[in-house]
Amino acid sequence: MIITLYGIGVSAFVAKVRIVLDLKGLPFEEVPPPGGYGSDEYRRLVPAGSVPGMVVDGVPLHDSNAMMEFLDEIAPEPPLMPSEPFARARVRALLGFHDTRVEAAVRALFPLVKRDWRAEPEAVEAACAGVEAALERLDQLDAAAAVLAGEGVTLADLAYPCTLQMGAMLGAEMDRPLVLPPRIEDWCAQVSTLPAVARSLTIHAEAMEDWMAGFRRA
Ligand SMILES: N[C@@H](CCC(=O)N[C@@H](CS)C(=O)NCC(=O)O)C(=O)O
Repeated sequence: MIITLYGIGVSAFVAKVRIVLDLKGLPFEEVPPPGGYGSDEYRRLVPAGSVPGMVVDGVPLHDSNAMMEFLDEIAPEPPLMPSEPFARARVRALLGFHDTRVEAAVRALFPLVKRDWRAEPEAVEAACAGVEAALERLDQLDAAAAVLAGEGVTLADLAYPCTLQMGAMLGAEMDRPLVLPPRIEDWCAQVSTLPAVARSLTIHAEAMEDWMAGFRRA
């Protein structure tokens, strides 16, 4: 099987898929989308035009959650989805919560870092508080309980570490460190010890640092 992952280092969505590929021990090549994401050149390979994109034996795939589940199906070891239907639904709900709530809240910090954020302290506070509110809700969903109770790592656990790192780095960049619920912090620290997660955290941190440095003002 020949797998190509199209990605960029700052994308937490790309990290989700890379982590699963690494955890499964699947050989793959990771390259940036030719012409950039959304370009006609890239759309000829991955019609959705978004990253991550993946081509498996010539077949294009898009959407990080679809790719994660696909990889779990073609390479069953180690299993990253529970077998019990309620538990599977819970994993999918946490994946959705990541994409629509947590990543979306963190993404709102990006335009501020690009602008003169020092001139907009209220906007910085509102955006950072938005991330913290999303993480409070995540805590109420009992997200940490699965790993901390020893149920084993699932796709849901793997979705969060790079996004939380992204929030932490963007908050620190704007002198507004994020405060995480303690259980979420512990959960993230525990998942981050997996070598596959640690590798993507390093790739992601280096890419974020380069990206933020491009907008720093004297
Ligand atoms: N739901 C998609 C979202 C991915 C996404 O938003 N990727 C961004 C970059 S981080 C992107 O490609 N944006 C351009 C586009 O969607 O055309 C997934 O999970 O893969």
